[in-house]
Amino acid sequence: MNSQEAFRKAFLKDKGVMKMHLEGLTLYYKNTCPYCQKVLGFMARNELSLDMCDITMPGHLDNLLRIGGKNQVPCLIIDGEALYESADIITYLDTFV
Ligand SMILES: N[C@@H](CCC(=O)N[C@@H](CS)C(=O)NCC(=O)O)C(=O)O
Repeated sequence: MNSQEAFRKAFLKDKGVMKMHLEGLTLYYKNTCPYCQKVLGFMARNELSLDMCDITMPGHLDNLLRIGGKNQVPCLIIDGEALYESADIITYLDTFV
């Protein structure tokens, strides 16, 4: 990011009009899961957004099992690869902050 982009991002974030959308990432989650809430809280505090799949909705749990082999949430899909474990997901997302 050059300095002009950094300034624009900081300005828009300050105005509360921008969330950074991370392309190529999908978070599988469910609202009742405390580990998912930890990840969602980190995303909210840092104004990160990404594609989300609630595993209580039809089809999403099957997709998670197919991609990652486990039905555990949270799970972050990074270019088709599954990353389980909330702490590891947060460490990964932190690289975008
Ligand atoms: N150590 C994991 C724990 C995740 C976890 O236990 N998630 C629960 C929901 S709260 C789950 O998906 N359980 C189903 C399973 O493990 O098969 C993390 O921090 O992400």
